[in-house]
Order: sequence, then structure tokens, then C-alpha cells
Amino acid sequence: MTPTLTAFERSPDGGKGLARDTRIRWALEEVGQPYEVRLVSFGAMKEPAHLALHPFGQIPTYEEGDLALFETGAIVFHIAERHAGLLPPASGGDANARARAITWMFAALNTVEPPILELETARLLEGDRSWSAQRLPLVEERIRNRLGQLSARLGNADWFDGGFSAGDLMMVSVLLRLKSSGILDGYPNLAAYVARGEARPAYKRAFDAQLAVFTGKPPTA
Ligand code: GTB
Repeated sequence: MTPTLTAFERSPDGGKGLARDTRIRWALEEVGQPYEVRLVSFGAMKEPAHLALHPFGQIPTYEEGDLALFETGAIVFHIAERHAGLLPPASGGDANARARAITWMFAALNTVEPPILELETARLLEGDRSWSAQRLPLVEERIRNRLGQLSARLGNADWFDGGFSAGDLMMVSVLLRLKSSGILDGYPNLAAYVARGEARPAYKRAFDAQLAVFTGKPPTA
């Protein structure tokens, strides 16, 4: 059954791939699952029909037959459970490696993304407050602290635990949000890690597909 995602009809980033539907598109591309997209306006996201799918009135959502999901972590995990390629198999494989890959998904969402979101809030929503100039360095410091720890763990490896996994997909998606800040440049192995994720053909297809929404041109891949 072909799943359907929701995505912004008009993304504030104009197609830079930072809205969270990109990580779902990427996961589906990695496993070779075709999908459809329903674009929603900011108004429609707060209407009852969308709120029935997403209690917080956000994108992305994921519908597949009778199943409706929200939260990108749950959606990527669901895709990884239903298809081979994003997690080591649950049985007949390395169960510990699977558990570690899932751990990296949680680490990306629960430990790395929050300070990055804080920075976006501090810059976009609080930049005009009198205390903003004092707060920003503190927020950036919290990010650098996490990146230092992440960089030390990654070392010279390509991915966080052996081969590419849903954990890396999520971690790259989260770190991508820092690209325009320049903060990643201080951690060359993390910058290279993000570039490796972006270079994956599945990521490129996902990126092109979300960009096509804004250019009106069909994806080239
Ligand atoms: N925890 C949820 C998940 O992981 O699914 C968070 C979902 C979420 O924040 N969705 C955002 C949303 O719907 C879009 S992705 N916001 C509208 C609202 O809350 O009313 C966040 C996002 C939006 C825009 C950019 N951008 O333009 O750069 C980047 C990221």
C-alpha cells in the first residue's frame, strides 16, 4: 500500500529541505518505497481533519491503509521495521546492533536536536528581545558541547555504529539544521558526516522531491 505523507504547501525555508517531511521522504527512498504527498497550508494544519491525524497540528503525518502516524521518530522507525535496509534485522541478525542503531535515533531526537531547536527559537523568535545578545552565546555553547561529544564518538568512522542506519539518517537530518549557522565547520568530521549523508542517492531524491514542491519543476532523479 502506498503511504501518504503531509508536507508544507509553502515551507518557510523555500525548499532547503529543513522541514521534517524530508527525513521521511529520505527513509522511504532508502528502502525503495514509493509514496504520495499531500500538501497542507498552515491554516489547514490547524483544522479538525488534520488535527485528527496530528494532535499538535503539524507536519509530517504518515498514512498507510488504516494506520495514521505522526512524529518523525515513530514514522522512520515504522518504515525501518517494515522494510529491510535501515536497521539490522530483529531476528537472525545482530539484535544488539539493531538496538544501538535505535539508540542513535533517540540520541538524535532527544539529545542533539533540542539545543539546535533552541538556537532557532533564540534567533528567529527572540532575536529582538533585550536579553537576546546575552542568551545566544549560552545556547551556542550548549550546541558546541554536544557537537564536541558527538565528534569525539564519531572519530574517523563513516557512520555512528558500523553501516549506515536509521540512526544516521536521523542524526544527519538533525545536524543539517546547523549548516547555515557555520557551527558545524568547527567539527570537520561531523561536517564530512553530514556531507556523506547528503551524498546518498536516496537523500538526493528526497531533497529534489521536496524542492520540486517549491520550484514547480518535477524532480530530475
Ligand atoms: N516532533 C515533531 C516531529 O518530529 O515530527 C515536530 C514536528 C514539527 O515541528 N513540524 C513542523 C510544523 O509542522 C514542521 S518541521 N510546524 C508548524 C506548526 O507547528 O504550526 C519544522 C521546520 C519548519 C520549517 C523549517 N524551515 O523553514 O527551515 C525547518 C523546520
